[in-house]
Amino acid sequence: MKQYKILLMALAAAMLPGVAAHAQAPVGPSPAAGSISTPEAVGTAPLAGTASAVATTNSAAPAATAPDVSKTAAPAAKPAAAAATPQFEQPEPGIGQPTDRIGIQPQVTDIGKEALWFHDALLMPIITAISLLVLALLLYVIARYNRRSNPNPSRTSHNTLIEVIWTLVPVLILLIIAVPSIKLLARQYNPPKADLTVKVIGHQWYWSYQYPDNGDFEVVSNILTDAQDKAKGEPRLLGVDERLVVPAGAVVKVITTSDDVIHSFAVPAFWVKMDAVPGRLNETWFKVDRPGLYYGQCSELCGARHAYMPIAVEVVPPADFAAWVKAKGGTMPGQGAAPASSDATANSPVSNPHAGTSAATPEPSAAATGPTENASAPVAPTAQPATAN
Ligand SMILES: [Cu+2]
Repeated sequence: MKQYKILLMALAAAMLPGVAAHAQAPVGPSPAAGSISTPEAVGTAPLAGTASAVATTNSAAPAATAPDVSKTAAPAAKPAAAAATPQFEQPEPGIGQPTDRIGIQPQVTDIGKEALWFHDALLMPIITAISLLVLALLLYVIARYNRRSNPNPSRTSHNTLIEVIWTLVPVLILLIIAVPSIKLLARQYNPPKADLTVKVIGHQWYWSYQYPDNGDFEVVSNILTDAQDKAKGEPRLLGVDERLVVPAGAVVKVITTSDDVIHSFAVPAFWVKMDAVPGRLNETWFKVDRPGLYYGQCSELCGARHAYMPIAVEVVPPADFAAWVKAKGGTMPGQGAAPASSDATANSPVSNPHAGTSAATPEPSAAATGPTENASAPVAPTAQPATAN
């Protein structure tokens, strides 16, 4: 009995990373994409109008004019905000975004590299070999044992040796898959001590990011229009006005939750996908050493504009991160009155490169407008009116 249980667990474990592997087929229905900025795209749904008004309020537009602004107005308000935010990294073709190649995006985290190896070097060859074997057996049986070529069929009903083989071989294959699979799973759920905590909140239909270690400021991240993407050189449907900025080399703890319905925070290049559930806090983590810009999308069908709430994670050198935090009106741990998180990031050289100095030099324009831009930010997600429903 116990053996069956182990086998079942191994099977389940083997399948999990396989599921996660399908991280990021582009979700957007392409025909609708052109109409992002047209009223028909959202105007017909009364709920969409309400939710987008909130989106506008939270980002750039003054609260006074926000309530009757339709979703179409939200992107229009963006350029000013986008210009005010220091952005360090440029999109790179083939990195952190979908490409024409078959397979999984190049991985930039250790977990992702291990998982990619597991998928490419172990799962795919085994799956391919099994499929080819079954196909070959089928073709052989079809050719060899049809009525014409085999008019007098054998009456054999048992063959102990063959039965033992076809039971044992699959068990061995599953064991071979289970060992690295469970190891990978365990690594994903045993994060190292965090250098930085970011709270990721899903909304219909945008993301907001809170930095509890850095003065608890919040940035609100909305999709760019096609024209803005083109102007900024960002991939279509993936560019956002406010990126999730994190320092390179830091262990980032990501707490996901939602304001309305279930969303899912997914960044394929990090091998990160975690549901954002209203009323719950889920946790995942990543550590990226390589500065760059990595895109993701909401990966849980969450409503009419599910395809239009992309994620852009900007991994920057620690000094740039400090400058960005300053531009956003936040503080670096150990420099101000920032409430220390339970992870005591103040001790981390990674998240606190300028402890005791003021070498950080944010761009002047950013410093001028940045802090006020999200002045309404520190509203707790749960305190916001439930506009979505
Ligand atoms: Cu969503």
